[in-house]
Formats: sequence, structure tokens, C-alpha cells
Amino acid sequence: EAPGTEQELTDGFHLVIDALKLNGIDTIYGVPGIPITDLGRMAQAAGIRVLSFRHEQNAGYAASIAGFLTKRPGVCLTVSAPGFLNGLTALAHATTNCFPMILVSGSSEREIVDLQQGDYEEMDQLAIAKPLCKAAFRVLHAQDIGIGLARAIRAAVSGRPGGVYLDLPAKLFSQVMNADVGQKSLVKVIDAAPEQIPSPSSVKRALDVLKSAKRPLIILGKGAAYAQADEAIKNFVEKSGVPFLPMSMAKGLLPDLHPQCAGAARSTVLKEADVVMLIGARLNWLLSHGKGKTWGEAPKKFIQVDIEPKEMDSNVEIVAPVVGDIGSCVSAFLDAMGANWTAAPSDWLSTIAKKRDDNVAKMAPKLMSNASPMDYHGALGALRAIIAERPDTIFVNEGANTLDLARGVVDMHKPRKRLDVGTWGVMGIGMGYSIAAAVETGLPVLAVEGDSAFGFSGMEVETICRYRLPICVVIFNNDGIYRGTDVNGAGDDPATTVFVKGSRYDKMMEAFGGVGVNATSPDELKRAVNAALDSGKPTLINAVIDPAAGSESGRIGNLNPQSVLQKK
Ligand code: OXT
Ligand code: ADP
Ligand code: MG
Repeated sequence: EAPGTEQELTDGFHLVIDALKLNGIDTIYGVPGIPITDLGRMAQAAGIRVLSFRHEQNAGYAASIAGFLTKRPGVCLTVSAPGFLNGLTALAHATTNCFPMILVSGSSEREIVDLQQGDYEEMDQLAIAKPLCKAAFRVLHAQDIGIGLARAIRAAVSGRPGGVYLDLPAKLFSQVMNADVGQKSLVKVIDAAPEQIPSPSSVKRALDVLKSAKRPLIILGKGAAYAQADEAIKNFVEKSGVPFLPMSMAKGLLPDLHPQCAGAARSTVLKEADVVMLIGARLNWLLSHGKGKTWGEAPKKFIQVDIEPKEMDSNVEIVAPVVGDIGSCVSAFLDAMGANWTAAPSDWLSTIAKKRDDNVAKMAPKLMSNASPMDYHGALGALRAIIAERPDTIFVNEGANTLDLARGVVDMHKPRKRLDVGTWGVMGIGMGYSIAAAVETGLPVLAVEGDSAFGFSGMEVETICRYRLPICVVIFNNDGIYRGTDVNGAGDDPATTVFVKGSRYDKMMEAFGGVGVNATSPDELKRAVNAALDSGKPTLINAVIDPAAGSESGRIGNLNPQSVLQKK
């Protein structure tokens, strides 16, 4: 070329970054290394927030919950084979939980991988990702980066949200092309998650069934929380006068202390309701598949509101399926209800109120316990009061007893403030969720973790300290999984469910410049949590819990297989 006519060039690195920015993706969660180290550096230089984790699984969980909180795909960036596999658990988790996420992974040379000639970190990642996510794409040419990312975004957030895999081979990043042509190849995704309006006949059918009920119930799931249609949902529930039961991550969508909340009368409402309207909740194991003992003898009619048509009739017959996005469906209900909707029968409401008040009264004295070492209720009583005073705090929760008891004890007051183990009951979401929650919302985070649960992502306390995030981690330290009291009668090794007794997790935090506190009573715990939330300093509180206080598998011990042979 003649001097002065050199064209401006761009490359794969910059096209990926430009495509992300064009689509409003401003945060990446990941772990650097070949071939994506420079991508992370350049993204940071270009104004994208790049949070560097200690393990890809935690970065992936962070991306997944970022997707839940924002309705935009959370992005996780990993290196090839082992990094990719570490991130893949979180991608599968996102898909299972219906959270939009994109796992972007570098990969090795296609020609060598496909001939299985032993490349650095060789693996056919696209093929492995495919069955575990909603969609998977690979980009081989720089001019296809724009389309590749557009497809990934649309696949993640449209319809039922989920995880998407985007494979970017190392060679792609260094491909060079004309900058103008490159810019023109980028795609800004228009209306990535279009409204999905329910059919008027399905709306009418659903309301007719609901109207006919003597003992109606609305179950709100995390799909309803995700939809961010908070006002419409509240108006619909209140106008209907129907009691509602929040699934775990839907707690706070309407306040747990709302007069129509049946959370503290769960078994009663499931058994006795005659019409159940599911809004963004699946009839999976968490709802005993809609049948069996949990649901009692009386016949039930189910109405289901979901964006995924294939969800209908998955476990039991749905007499009134309403397919659409929850915002549109609930608005359509409100429009079609008219002015003179009669509230649910009052004897049903008073049955529920009585059961609820009984359960609340039964629990109240336990929450006052100031015993040391603490039991779960004493410790949670302190935390419940803190969340009531600071309702904007994001409450992250995992463990077995630590999870199940906190779910019941700690009332939530605002939408999307409770983040937990979700559909798989997975341990390990704790620190990743906390980091993303702090980063995406700017709100303080209180993570209440079983000591086992914490161990799955505990190294990320360094990440929390490094980015100086306003996260207070409370470890319910009962010396083990479910309890710290098991003994191994057969040898010198400790029992399989116990850890080092009297561990001091608070010292881990001090190693990285955070605040560590050892709390042995509810009063100490309360003081330490309030100080942490006031200061915003990264804090870890080792809450000493009686090792004998918990029960096997918390509230789901019934899921442990039981052989008659063991019972002899
Ligand atoms: O109506 P009734 O009378 O029945 O009463 C109900 C409510 O009405 C009432 N209630 C109230 N009363 C008064 N006041 C209020 N405010 C109130 N609110 C409610 O209370 C009862 C109970 O209500 P609830 O909770 O709503 O109802 P219920 O019946 O429990 O609901 C059923 C379910 C199924 C919906 C619910 O139980 C649920 O959501 N469960 C989720 C359970 C779950 O996901 N658990 C996590 C998995 S456990 C296990 O797998 C663990 N592992 C293995 C492992 C995992 N998971 N992952 C990986 C990657 N590897 C391995 C491990 C390793 S847990 C675990 C670690 C455990 O050890 P930790 O040290 O971490 O934890 P600790 O146990 O603390 O030691
Ligand atoms: P939970 O565990 O709280 O019961 P689930 O994860 O089982 O909730 O169910 C969530 C449901 O919500 C899924 O079936 C999903 O398709 C649906 N969903 C997610 N987002 C939307 C939305 N915007 N509109 C309608 N349905 C949605
Ligand atoms: Mg424990």
C-alpha cells in the first residue's frame, strides 16, 4: 500500500469488547489466563468492570445471579478446558434456575483439537457445553463476532431465560480486519426479551377457575421475582384477595408480613387449597411435584402462568395454562378482573390466619434465646431483627439447617433481596452471589452460610477484600455438615460429616485485611453484623453454633434413601 493510505485496523479482542459495550454489558466475572488474559486487560482499559475471581465456578455463580438481578445476561469469562469446565457448573446452574448468563470461554486451536493432536488445554468445549445450556455458539471469524454475541444475548434472555455458551478460539482474538467494516459488523440487539402477551382466552379461563375457588392460593416463584413486575403482581394479589405463598427466592416480592402471606401456614395451604395459581414457579421437587401427601386429599385445580409452554402439564394436569411473560399476564388479569371481583371466602382466610399465628407464636420464644453456644433460632432471631431494620440488605443464604431455618425465620420485606441455593439446592453459590449482588446493586450484602457451604467458595473472601465490597459473611459454625457431633466408630479418621472442631473462620478474613469477629452469643452477633453493615467493610463473623443443634439434611431429610437393611 502507498504511504498515507493505511487503513485503520481492529482485531478480535477489540471487536468482542466493542460488541459487549454496544449491548450494555458493563461487567465481566472471570479468571484470567491463556488465551483471554489480554481480553480482560483491554476490557478493563475500555471501561468494562472486570472482576477477577479465584475460581471460575464462583465467577460463574456471580454471573448467573447478576442475570437474575438485572434481567441482562451475566457474563463469565474463562480460559480453555479446565477453566471452562469450572465455569460450566455455574452455566448449568443458570440454565436450571432460568437465569440469563453467557459463559464466554477461550478455546484451543480448532484444527489441532479436532484431530485430537494434543493441543494446550485441548477439549471440544462446544460439544461438551451443548447439553448443559440453552444454546451454544462458536465464532471462527472476526467479522462474525457481532452476530455471535447477538445470538448469545438473545438466546439467554428471550423466552425462558437460561445459560448460553460462547466459544472463542484463541486465534480469533488476533485476527485483524478493517476497523470500519468491523464496526459495521457489530449488532445492537433490539428488544432482546420481547413482551409475550397471553391469549385473551387463556386469561379468561384462568380467572374463571380462580373465581370458582372456595380455597384459592397463589404461589409466587423466582420467575415472578425475576420478571420485575413488582407493582402489577402486588396489585393483582391484593385485588384478588387470594392468599399467597412465596417460594424461597420470591420472598419479599410482597412483604412476608403482608396480611395475605401464607408462608407461615405452608403445609395447611398446600393441603387444603382447591385452586392453586402458580406464577413463575415450577411444580418440581420443591413443591412435591404437585401431588402426594403434601397436597392432601382434596382434588386440586392448577392454573399456571409461565413463559415456557412446555412447562404446562409437566407433573400434573394444568386446567388453565397461561403462557406469556409474567408482567403481561398479570396486567391482563388486572384488566380482565373488572371492578367487582369478590375476595376469597373469609373462612378460608381465617383458617390460614389462625395457622399462621399459631406457627409464629410457637417460634417467637425460640428467637429470644440468648444461649451460648448459640442454637440456630437464637442466632437467626438476631439477624431477623437486623433485616427488618435494614430491608434493602441483600440476604444470601446456603447450608442445610442454616438455609432451611433462615428461610423460615428471616422475613424479607422487598423483592429480590433473598438469594439462595435455588432449584438444585447447590452449595457453593455464597461468595459468588454476594460479590455480584454487591457489584450489581450497590447495596450491602449479608451472607449467612453453613460452615460446610462456605467452604465451597471460601477463597473468594480474598476477592471480597480486594474489591472492598460491602459484604458481611456470617458463618454458622457447628463443626460440620448438618451437625458436628458424628463419630467414626471404625477407625481413627474423623466421621465423614465433621470438620476441625472450634475452627476460626474469622482469621481467614484478617489474612486479607478484612474484619474478622468471633461471636458466641446472639448479642455479640448482632453487634458485629450491625457494625459491619454500618462500616461497609468486608467482614467475616464466625458464629459459634451448638454442634448438636442441627438435624440431618435440615428440612429435607426425607430425601435421604432409606434401606430396610439399615434399619435392622
Ligand atoms: O406449615 P408447617 O407447619 O409445615 O410449617 C412450615 C411453615 O409454615 C413454617 N414457617 C414459619 N413459622 C413461623 N414463622 C414464620 N415466619 C414461618 N415461615 C414458615 O415453618 C415450616 C417450614 O417452612 P418452610 O421452610 O417454608 O417449608 P418446608 O416444609 O421446609 O418446605 C419444603 C421445601 C422443600 C420447599 C423447603 O424445605 C426448601 O426450600 N428446601 C430447600 C432445601 C435445600 O435446597 N437444601 C440444600 C441442600 S441439602 C444437602 O444436599 C447438602 N449438601 C450436599 C451437597 C450440596 N447440596 N451441593 C453440593 C455442590 N455438594 C454437596 C451439603 C454438603 S447441605 C450441605 C452442607 C450442610 O452443612 P452446612 O454446615 O452448610 O449447614 P448446617 O446444616 O447448618 O450444618
Ligand atoms: P421456584 O424455584 O421459585 O419455584 P422455578 O425456578 O421453579 O421457581 O420456576 C421459575 C419459572 O418462571 C420457570 O418455569 C420459568 O420459565 C418462569 N419464568 C422466568 N421468567 C419468567 C417471565 N419473565 N415470565 C414468565 N415466566 C417466567
Ligand atoms: Mg454446619
